[in-house]
Amino acid sequence: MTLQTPLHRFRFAIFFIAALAGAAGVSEAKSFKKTVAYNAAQSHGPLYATRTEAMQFADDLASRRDLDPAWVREAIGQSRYISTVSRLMQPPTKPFVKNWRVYRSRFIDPIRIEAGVRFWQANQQALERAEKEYGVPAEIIVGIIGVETIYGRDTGSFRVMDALSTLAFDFPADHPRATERSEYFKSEIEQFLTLESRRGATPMEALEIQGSYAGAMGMPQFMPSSWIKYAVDFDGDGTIDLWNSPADVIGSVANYFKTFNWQPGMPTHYPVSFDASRLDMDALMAPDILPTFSVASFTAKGAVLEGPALQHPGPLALIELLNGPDAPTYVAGTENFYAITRYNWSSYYAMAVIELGREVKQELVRSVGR
Ligand SMILES: [Ca+2]
Repeated sequence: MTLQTPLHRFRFAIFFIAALAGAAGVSEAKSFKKTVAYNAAQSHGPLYATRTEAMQFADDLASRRDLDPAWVREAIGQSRYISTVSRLMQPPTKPFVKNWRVYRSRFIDPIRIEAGVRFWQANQQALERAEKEYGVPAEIIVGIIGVETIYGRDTGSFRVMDALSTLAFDFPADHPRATERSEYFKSEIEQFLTLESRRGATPMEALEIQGSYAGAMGMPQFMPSSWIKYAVDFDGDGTIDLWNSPADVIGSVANYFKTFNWQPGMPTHYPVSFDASRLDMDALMAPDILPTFSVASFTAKGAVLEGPALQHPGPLALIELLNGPDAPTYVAGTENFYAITRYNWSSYYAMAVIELGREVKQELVRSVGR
């Protein structure tokens, strides 16, 4: 029951390929130090300097943002088309069968849980401080960073400018939302280059920064626009570094959720079953993942809640997770479940974040007891 837009379906499919995610975004970072040797094999296409449209965009951007036109022309002009990135944006060629159990197994495994325990132990103070200041529990923050990049282990190896330029100027034309998507990525280029210029980077330094195929960066995989809006300096060193400062990452993820209406103390979801005698599944599914139903209206339509769920004060949504040929999994999602889907617009993603965080927390408690 993800939001059914082509990009989101695409994202879901991609999880199965490379555990990529990332909706959140970039900062005043003076330390974009992630300059791993650039993988030249990824870049097959010509330089965007050869494209009139791209250079016109560079000039317009420089003028709009009051940046040095030569600087912007070089940053865009020296980026390259990457066929892999373009191909990843194509709608799937055959119908994609969603399977929560398969999806879950990609993210919740002993290696990721163990890495999560180490991350939690190493950053306990920052996690506690974030929970206090933003109201977002440690396990949700730990779940996000684990699902996104295995705690910084896999932050992506595409040059951000190559990825963004490819998606801005060569978004697959047969995609149903090609125009809208390419405008989005143009805007992300603008945000990224504004940040880079502001921190005093040379065009080549800006070009060295790496991220996902979609241009998401750092441990939390923030897009440039999210970096500008939500990233915070949580270790107080005067810069925002989402590559190397776990505290900045923790504070930024927490700030993101606070901005998207995270309710302190509210569960993310409750178990739900159904009373077949009064079940109106169409009505329950109609709002998709948007919490809409009061407990009274939810139960009147045949959803059965128990215990604390019956006292839930806010709206609920029926979340359906398909399991391929097997029966779907259902939960009653709260506004906090919905908040997690603002990070990546998928209920499968949100549930993986919640369950990874919970597993890490349980393992942490067990390890303390040993
Ligand atoms: Ca910092």
